[in-house]
Amino acid sequence: MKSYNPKKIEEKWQKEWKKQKLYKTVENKKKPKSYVLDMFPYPSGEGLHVGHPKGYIATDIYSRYKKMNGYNILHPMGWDAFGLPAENYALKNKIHPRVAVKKNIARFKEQLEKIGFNYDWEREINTTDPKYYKWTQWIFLRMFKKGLAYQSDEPINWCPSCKTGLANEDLEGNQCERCGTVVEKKPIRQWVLKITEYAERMLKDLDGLDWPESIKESQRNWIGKSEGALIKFELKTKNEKLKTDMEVFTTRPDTLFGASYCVLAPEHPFVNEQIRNPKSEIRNKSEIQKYINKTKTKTEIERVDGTKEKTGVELKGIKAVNPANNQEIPIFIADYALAHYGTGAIMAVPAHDERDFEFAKKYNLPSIQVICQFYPETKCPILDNAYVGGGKLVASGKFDGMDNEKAKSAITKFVGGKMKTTYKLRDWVFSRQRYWGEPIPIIHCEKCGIVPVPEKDLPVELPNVKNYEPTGTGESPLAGIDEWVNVKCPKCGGQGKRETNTMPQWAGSSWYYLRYIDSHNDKVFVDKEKEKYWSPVDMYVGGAEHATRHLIYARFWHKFLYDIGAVNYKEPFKRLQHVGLIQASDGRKMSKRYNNVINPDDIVKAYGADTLRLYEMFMGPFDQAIPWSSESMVGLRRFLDKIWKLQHHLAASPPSELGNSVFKLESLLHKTIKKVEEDIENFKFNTAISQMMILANEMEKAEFVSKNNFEMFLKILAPFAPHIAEELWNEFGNKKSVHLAPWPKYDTEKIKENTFQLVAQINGKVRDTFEARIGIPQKEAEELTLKRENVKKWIVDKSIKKTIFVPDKLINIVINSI
Ligand code: ANZ
Ligand code: ZN
Repeated sequence: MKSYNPKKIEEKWQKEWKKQKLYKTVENKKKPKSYVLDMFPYPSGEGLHVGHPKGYIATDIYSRYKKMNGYNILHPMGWDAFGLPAENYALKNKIHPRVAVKKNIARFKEQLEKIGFNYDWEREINTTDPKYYKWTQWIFLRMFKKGLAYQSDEPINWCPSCKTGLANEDLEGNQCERCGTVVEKKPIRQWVLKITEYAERMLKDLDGLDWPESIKESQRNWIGKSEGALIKFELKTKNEKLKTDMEVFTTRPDTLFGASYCVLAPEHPFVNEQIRNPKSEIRNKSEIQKYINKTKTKTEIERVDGTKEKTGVELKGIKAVNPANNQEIPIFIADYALAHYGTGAIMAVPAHDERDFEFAKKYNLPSIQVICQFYPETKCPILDNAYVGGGKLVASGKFDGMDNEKAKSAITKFVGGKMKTTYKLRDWVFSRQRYWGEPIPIIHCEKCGIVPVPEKDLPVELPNVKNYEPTGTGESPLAGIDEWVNVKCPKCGGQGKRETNTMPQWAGSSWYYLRYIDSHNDKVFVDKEKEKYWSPVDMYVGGAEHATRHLIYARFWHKFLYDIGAVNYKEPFKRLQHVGLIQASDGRKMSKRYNNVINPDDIVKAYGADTLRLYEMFMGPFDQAIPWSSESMVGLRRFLDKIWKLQHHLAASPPSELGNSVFKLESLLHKTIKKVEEDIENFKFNTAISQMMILANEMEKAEFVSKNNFEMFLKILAPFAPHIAEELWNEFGNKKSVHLAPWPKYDTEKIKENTFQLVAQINGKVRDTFEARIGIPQKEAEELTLKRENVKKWIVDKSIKKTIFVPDKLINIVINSI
């Protein structure tokens, strides 16, 4: 008997599938479609470890399953190769990013091919290919023309190690997500995308998406919508001319009567103005200036950290007037007020806000309770903590007794404020002072100012240079290449200079899923008709680390493309599944750093790709992090060995007597088909595999398995273990690939509970009960009954007079009694 030799059969079929172009996606608008997508990898220098393919195996199974169910599938792969990781790798290894990326892609691809994926490689994309990034630049230009890309000099996050500005999304706490360095705030010229314009739509449209609730929630928090009010506080100064207003943003206008001081962010323009103005009545300017300087060294994360002690400085000499009761209250600057949220100014209500409570305690400021749970009980408990809940108003003049929710609009109206919605989401800092990215297609002209590169001149190619180290000056290394920088202004023909900042790593990935639909089109980035058919992505699979960044950016770009009529749907990804990490066997992250990386090549070599695939899907629930275990993997190899041997356990035609066991096995097969189907739909691959294991065990135990039933089993196994399924399928003389076969239909009749407890009586007395199949004919029931030990002993030497049979219930054998 030939033993199972995965190495031989896997290589053979991979070659054969390639030759047959089995996985080429052929457009067929008459068929339903299923677009199944992996988050494309950035091809790192370390190659794939066994964690990377986990998601790809899942999409492979899912798409093969869909195809067998009559869907036209699109399951593509490509490379996200621009950006900091690729460039930092190149710098470290002293190899040009262009060369490194090419090499790394080749290596990744080779590794992926060994696992037997059904990617249509003719649609492969690479974000660093000028033919690709021409369209990334095109989208930028369109945004620019719609006023959604603008220049700014605001201080931004700066990584002193990567020597580039970063977006808020690029931070982990207060550190650069790439290198772990604590970021600084630095004012540099930058390009910014107005993602905030889409905040509300991005929030609303989340509701219609079939995504894990946790990821939707991260997006909601990132967007951070707050509904509140803008309220003006008049500034009290002796000099009438210096009189001005200060507007605060509050989500709790109902607590206005309890506002006992105001806080301004140290960066608030008003503070700056007052310090510069010699007429200002502020007495402690130098103390204030000192505090402002100290704030500059702090990150936003430190500033909002609730566990840190609050600090601040009073603006001595001026006061604010609470518009609700005309009381004069002190004004502070404190770093817990952020410059870029709301108006950068707060009314502080110590009784009902925890931060204000702490601050007031430290600086001995009054705390006035204005919301009470126990109204009309007039005596409110003394607070040792801010009370942040709801209730009725007290100490609030004519509003006393009013429900606090109702009081929000009433008090806002009373003081002439206006209701206002704000978002935490900030505009996207979109320029990097680095080499390895898409050049921003803009020309600066002394006469005309900012001039977009004409679309016909795209792509603006990234020049091939020797020195690409970041400069650290706030300028990209491209700024040093005069031949590239100096160009004619497209508008006036005069002397112009190219924009030298590049786009961030997240640019190319914000629209790549559209390019697969039409990868080679050089007229448009995607044909709108084709897009109408294939979009949206039906199943998108990737890591939860993209919950806010990539998924926010891509949704933003998609909505923009929708607005300019370039795509047909409002959302790019209909359903999303998130992959749980595969950890090293020591429970840590798999990383070269810890020397605990397992290379899939080694597993394929030792056990076969099918075993690797099954193991990764069997490890546990798909979205959970689980450590690798080589011992457990061996079990999956045994499962495949068992299936391999089953091919010799088949009978072409069933034995003449259809025994109970045959029915049971067939019933189990149909139950398995149903279960595997449901489990694939729900991304529960582990339970699908254990069901197939139960079936294989029963098949092994059975006296015989029919060829037809075994072939049905091979079909449902095929998406999981495509090579062995194809080999056995082929062995049975099937000419066409099992991957083109239709998914087997389970028979609902066969799944029904198909046995009952047959009651066996002799002369009306119950002597035995045993399991029999529903619908069993009288003759067969009688034969089975007479074989039972409990029955036999009553009828030795007796003759049977007659048999009474109640179908699916009982049999009564009447004998001559003595
Ligand atoms: C008075 C008040 C009373 C507040 C109260 C809260 C509770 P969210 O929900 O996160 O939007 N705030 C406003 N602008 C701020 C800024 N630039 N920096 C720091 N804090 C700021 O928070 C809104 C609340 O955060 C606002 O409502 C304001 O404090 C504060 F019992 O106003 B509140
Ligand atoms: Zn960095």
